[in-house]
Amino acid sequence: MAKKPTILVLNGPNLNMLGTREPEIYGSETLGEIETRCHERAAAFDVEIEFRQSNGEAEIVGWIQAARGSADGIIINAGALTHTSVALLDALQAAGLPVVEVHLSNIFRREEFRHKSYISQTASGLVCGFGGVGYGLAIEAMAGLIAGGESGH
Ligand code: CA2
Repeated sequence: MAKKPTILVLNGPNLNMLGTREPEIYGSETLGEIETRCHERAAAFDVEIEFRQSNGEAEIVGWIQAARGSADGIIINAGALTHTSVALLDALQAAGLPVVEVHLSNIFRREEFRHKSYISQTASGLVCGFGGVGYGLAIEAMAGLIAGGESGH
C-alpha cells in the first residue's frame, strides 16, 4: 500500500498556553485538543500529520529544514514570530513545499502590528479567525494541494 502523504503541523511560541488564558481571543481548546482534532481531520482526508510546538525560532527553523524530503506540506501557526521572522520565511521558501498559514484569531481585526505576516509571502493560503476549527480547514486545503500537485492560486 502506498505511503500516505505527511503534513507537518507547526506551532510557535506560547501556543502551548492555549486554554489557560484569553479564551475570548483564542478559544478555550488546549493545544492537545487541537492536535486531536487534527488527527481526526487527517484520517478523514487520508493523510498523516506530525504535530509540533516550540517556543524557539531556531528549533522551528530546524524542523522546516528537515521537512524537505520527509514531509509533503507544512501547516504553520508561527504565533508572534509570524509578524517578525524573516528566518522562518527563508526556511519555508527553501523547503520548497506547499505551506498553509493558520491563526486562531482574525489577525486583521487586531492591533496593526499583527496585520503584517512574513509567512503569508510563501503560503498558498491563510485561514484565520476560526479558532481550532481553522486547523481542520487547513488540513483539508493542504490535502487538496498535495493531491493536485498544486501550490495555490
Ligand atoms: O491567532 C493566532 O493564532 C496567533 O498566531 C497567536 C499568537 C499571536 O501572537 C499572533 O498574533 C496570532 C499568540 C499565541 C499566544 O497564545 C496564548 C494563549 C493563551 C495564553 C497565552 C498565550
